[in-house]
This record gives sequence, structure tokens and C-alpha cells, in this order.
Amino acid sequence: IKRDPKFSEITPEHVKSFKDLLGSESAVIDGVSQDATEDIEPFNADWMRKYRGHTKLVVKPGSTEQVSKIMKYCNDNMLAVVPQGGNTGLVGGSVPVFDEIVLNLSRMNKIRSFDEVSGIFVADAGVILEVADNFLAEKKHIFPLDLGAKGSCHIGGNVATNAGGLRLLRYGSLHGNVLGIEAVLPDGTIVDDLSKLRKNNTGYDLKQLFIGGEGTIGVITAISILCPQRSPAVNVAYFGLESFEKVQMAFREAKNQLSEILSAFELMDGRSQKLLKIAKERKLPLEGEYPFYCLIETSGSNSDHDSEKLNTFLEHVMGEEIVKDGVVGQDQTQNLDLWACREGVPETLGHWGGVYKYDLSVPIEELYQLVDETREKLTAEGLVGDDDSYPVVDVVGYGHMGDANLHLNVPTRRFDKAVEKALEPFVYEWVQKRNGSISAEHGLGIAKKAFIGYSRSETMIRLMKQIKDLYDPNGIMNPYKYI
Ligand code: FAD
Ligand code: S2G
Ligand code: ZN
Repeated sequence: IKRDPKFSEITPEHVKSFKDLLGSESAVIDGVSQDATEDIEPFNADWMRKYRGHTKLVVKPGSTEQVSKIMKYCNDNMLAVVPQGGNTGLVGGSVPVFDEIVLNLSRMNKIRSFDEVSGIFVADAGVILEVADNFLAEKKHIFPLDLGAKGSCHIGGNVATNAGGLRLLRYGSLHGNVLGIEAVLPDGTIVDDLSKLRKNNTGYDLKQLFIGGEGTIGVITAISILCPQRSPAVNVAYFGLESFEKVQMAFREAKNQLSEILSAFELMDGRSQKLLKIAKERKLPLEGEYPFYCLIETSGSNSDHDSEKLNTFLEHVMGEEIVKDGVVGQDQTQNLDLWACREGVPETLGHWGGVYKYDLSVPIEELYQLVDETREKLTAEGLVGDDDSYPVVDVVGYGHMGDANLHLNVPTRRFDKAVEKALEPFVYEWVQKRNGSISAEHGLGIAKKAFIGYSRSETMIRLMKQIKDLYDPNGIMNPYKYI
């Protein structure tokens, strides 16, 4: 990719304008005149350390009006902009490709309102997900999204990436839970659609364009979202199983027997758990080693009722030998420890150097077949092994079984062209043949932009580009990415 010459280089005059506009030193990290108030590098590098930009200017607005003025200035001066939240995205969407300005939302972190009756929560985009969820827990409510990055990611970034995560099985997608959005278009227009209505059938539902828009048509500055009651009774169980067929049987049984209290069903293969044990130097919850593990969570209103249901379910799946061994958390600490065996996987896989990540929607009955076929292919090409002479440590599969969302991850000791060639386009063609998605929840960013055609038709891509051109005619929003 080449830097697009239509974008201006950032000059000291631009920096002065931003400083005047923002009216505070701490809101501008000036890498142009070299007297940056803080290190600019963290804003250039993504969470995986796979993508690195070269911005010379980070601006941190404190209000929607300031975002509007910044965007209008950038649009009038042809300055490219990357909106940035917690910078935990996994497709390189949150860091510049070249010297795009980073517009970081961390100073816009006010919780605006919460209605105890309706459960409607309104907050700035820069509120950290865990902060939002803790605030709601005090009010006996829950943010209808949870993911491993909760300690850093912003709710604005979650909406911009339409993040799926660990609670989607129970609470659905952000496309359904987000009621309203306040955003700023490149020309400074403030999209004032911060509705608190559960139902409003008056015209096109434009907020949906920003949910999953990945910062390519506007900057989300606030969201309003419907938050469910928090269930007082939460149980977590961790199982070992002997085959993927048994995993599917366990999933079906869980839906039948636990039904309305089932709030998560996650898959981790034995290899991912073995690597977690090595990287985190920790024991696994079960004595034996199994080729598959599941983590399930129930959330309900009556602890006795739920425990009885869960125990009946457990006796059944153990009795039928669907599950070989299992453990139920006895308290919150144990529940968190069981969850850590699932949430600790992404970080674990970066332990040896790099990871080739594939976040795929595939037909659930074939979900693990791709992992086996990928491992066979890389092994046949002599790329997988236990010592440093091999680039690939292993090929693992885990993810949101309930959403038929596989995270196929290939942890490596180093990024290696031969590995990339073996994986791409093999993985994408495999998914396309089964009408799956080459990016189930992480979005496109820069990593998956070139592969959108495996999951979207030419027509759909053309229609999306028309919307992009309508809202961002100068193309200054998050260029080089997405579509
Ligand atoms: P950033 O990473 O800063 O930005 C992400 C994208 O959104 C970029 O394109 C950026 O330009 C844009 N953006 C950010 N803020 C705004 C805004 N206010 N307005 C407009 N555009 C904006 N994802 C899942 O879906 N499911 C998971 O289970 C999951 N688990 C994860 C576990 C770990 C350990 C990590 C590190 C990540 C995980 N993710 C998961 C990725 C997840 O999508 C991101 O973590 C998160 O949703 C992005 O939020 P953020 O604030 O970090 O945004
Ligand atoms: C998850 C996180 C990132 C990865 O853990 O559910 O979305 O490693 C993933 O794929
Ligand atoms: Zn995920």
C-alpha cells in the first residue's frame, strides 16, 4: 500500500490550530515539533504488535463539539484521521497505516445517564467496557457484551467493531441492543440520534451503519444501550470431552436442559488449554487431558432452581458419557478461575512470538474440521514442530460455540511467509465454500480488507462504497482499511 498523496502532511501550523481548538496541552500529543507531552508510540502500535503506524499527532478531544471542530478542520485540510478507542482491535483498524492523525476518545469517558426502570444506559464512547459493566452491576444490571479486552476496550470501540464476545449467545448482538448513537461525520455534522426509545420506526435506522463501521464514516461520541437485569445466580462449569461430536451433543443438551438460563457456551480445544498451561504456568481445572473442553455459564434469578437444573444436566451428560469429566465453580473465585481458562487463550497464543488469527463463522457441525485440516496441511509442509527450527508452535481452535464462531489461531515463533502462503487463501476458500464469514466478529480493519470478497458479493461491496462516499467524500476516515 502507498500513502495517498491527496492527504496533507501534518505541519506545525496544523498542530497550533489543534492546540487552539482543544485549548489544553494534555489534549494534544505533538510529535511534529518533537516536544510530545507523552510517548506517542503506544498510539501507533496495535495490541498484537503486528501493525505499526507513524502518526506524528494524537488529539484527545473532551467533548462532541470538539470532535466536530477537529473533524471539520481535518476534512477542510485533507488530513486523514484514525478514530481510536482502547486500541485492542485485532485487525489493525485502530492504528494509522502511515501518518494519519489519531483521534483518541479516552478523554470522553463520562457516563451520562442510567434509567433504573428501562435499563437504558447512555455514556460517552470513551467509557471503558469494564467501568460501564461495574457501574451497571451496582445498579443490578449488566452490559450486554463481555470480552477478554474489557479492561481496556471502550464501549465506543465495541460498537464501532460490532464486537460479539462471550455474552452474545444470551444477550444478542449490539445491532439489537444499541438504541441510539451520537457521532460526528467528517464534515463536522453531529449525528444526533442518541435515542432512548426501545421502538422508533420512523425512517431509515442510520445508527446501524456506525455499528460495525470501524470508524470509516464517522466518530462515535456516545451510545445509548438497553442493559438487561443482572442475574443474581451465576454458575460456571468446565468440561473435558473426547470428540467434537460429543461437544455438539453437549451443546444440544445444554440448550435443551438449561435453555433460558444458559448464558455462555465456549469451546477450547485441548491444544489451546495445553499451551495455556505452559504459558501461564498454571494447572488446568481437570486432572486428565482431553482433546476438547467446554466452558458453560448459566445466569438466572433463583440459585436453588438453577443449581438443581445444572446438576440434572451434569448427571445426564456424564451418565451418557457425552462429557468425560467436569467441574462446577463453587464460588465467584472458582468461577473466575474457570473463565480464565477461556479468556486467557488469546494472550497465551502470543507467548511464542506471533499469531495468525482467523475469526470465522462456519457451519457448526464442521467447525473443528477446519482446524484439523489446517494442522494437517501445515504439518505436511513441515512448518509445525516442537523446536525453534519450526515457525509454527501449533494450530488451535477455540471460540463461541453458541454463535458457530471459530477462532482458528496459529501461534508462531516468528511471522513466516511460507506459513502465510500455506494459510491464505486456503482458510478463506474453505469458509467461502461453506458460505461462512471470513470475519465473524473482529471486523475487517486492514488485516481482512483484501478478503471481503470471500464473504460479500460485488453488489454488496459496491453499495457499501456508495455509503462510504456519501458520508466521507474526501476519504479521510480510517483510509486504506475496511472496504
Ligand atoms: P480500538 O481497537 O481502538 O478500535 C477498533 C476499531 O474501531 C478501529 O477501526 C477504530 O478506528 C474504530 N473505533 C474505535 N473507537 C471508535 C469511535 N469512538 N468511533 C468510531 N470508530 C471507532 N472482539 C470480539 O468481537 N469478540 C471477542 O470475544 C473479543 N475478544 C477479545 C479478547 C482480547 C484479549 C482482545 C485484545 C480483543 C478481543 N476482541 C474481541 C477485539 C475487540 O473487537 C476489540 O477489543 C474491541 O471491540 C475494540 O474496542 P476498542 O475500544 O479497543 O477499539
Ligand atoms: C476471543 C479474541 C481474540 C483472538 O477470545 O473470543 O475474539 O485471539 C477472541 O481471536
Ligand atoms: Zn471472540
